[in-house]
Amino acid sequence: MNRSLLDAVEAARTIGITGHLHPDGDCVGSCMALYRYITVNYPEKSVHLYLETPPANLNVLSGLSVIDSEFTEPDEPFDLFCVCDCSSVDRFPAAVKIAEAAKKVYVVDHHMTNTHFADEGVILPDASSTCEVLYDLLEDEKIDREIAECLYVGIVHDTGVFKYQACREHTMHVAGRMLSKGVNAQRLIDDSFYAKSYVQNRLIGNAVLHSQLLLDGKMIVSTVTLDDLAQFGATRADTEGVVDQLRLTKGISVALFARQETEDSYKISLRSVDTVNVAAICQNFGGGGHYNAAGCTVTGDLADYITQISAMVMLQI
Ligand SMILES: [Mn+2]
Repeated sequence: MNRSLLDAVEAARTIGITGHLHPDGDCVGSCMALYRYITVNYPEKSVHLYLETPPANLNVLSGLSVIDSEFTEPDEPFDLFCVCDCSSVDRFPAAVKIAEAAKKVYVVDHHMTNTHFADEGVILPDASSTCEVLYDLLEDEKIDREIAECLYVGIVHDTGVFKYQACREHTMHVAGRMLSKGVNAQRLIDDSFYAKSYVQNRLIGNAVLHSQLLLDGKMIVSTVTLDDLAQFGATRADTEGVVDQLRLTKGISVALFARQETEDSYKISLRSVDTVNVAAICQNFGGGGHYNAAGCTVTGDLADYITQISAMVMLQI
C-alpha cells in the first residue's frame, strides 16, 4: 500500500475533505469513507467534510449528517485538505477558497483529465473509481463495515455495477475485500443504483419516447428541458439514469442525453458501449470524464452541438 495519505493525515491536526459539485456515488463514497476512517482511527484529529447535499439514493449510507453543505469557513486554515474525485479546481467551486488557504492539498482521483492542482496525491486513471484508489491508501484492517459500505457503493456506481471497461481485476479484489467486511451488496446496489422514484421513471419514459436515432441507428439522442422538469415536478437530479436507459438501446454505439440547465445552457452526458472514446469528444467542449462515460456543459444552440458531436462519433465508428 501507499502510505502517503496516512502520512499526511498523521502530520495534520485539522483536516478538511471535499468532493465535486453534484456529488455522485463515488464522490460521496470516497469522502465519507475517508471522513469515517480518520474519525474512527484518529479520534484526536479534527475533521470537517464539505459536500453539496448528496442525492437521495445515497441515503443508503449512514452518517451523512456530518456533511457541511453550507461550506462554513474554518476558524483557521486546515493543516490538510483532501479533495476526492475531482479532476480540477472548478469541480469544487464552493470549497476552493478553503482549499487555497489550507497548508497542504492532497488529491485522490481517477480522472485521466486531472490537472494536478494539488500539492500531493494519487491519481490513477486506470482505476475504476476514486474509492478503489482510496482503498490502496488505507490500511485494510482499519476499514470497518461502514467504511466498507462507502467504498463499495462508490465502486458500484462508477463501474455501472461492475461492468464498465474501467472495472478491472483489482476493482473486484477491493470489492471482494468489502464483502468480507460484511457489506450487504444486494441492498446497497438495489437501493442506491437501480431503484427509481416514480418521477424518475416518468422522466426516463419521456426521454425514451422523444429520443431520436442518428448515424443509421448508431447514436441515440434525447433531451430534457426545464419545461419537462417542471411538468413532471422533477429536479435535475431526477434525470440520473436517463442516459443509462438510452444506452441500452440495441445497435447503438453512443447515447447522448442533454439536460437543460438554464435558458441557453445544457449539460450533455455521453455514454459509449464500445470503442468510442467519449471523454475525448467531451474535452473539445471543455468537459471530460472517462472513456465510456463523459460529459460537458455547453452554451448556445443545442442542435449545433449535437451535429458537431455526432460528426466526431462518426469518425470513431
Ligand atoms: Mn469517480
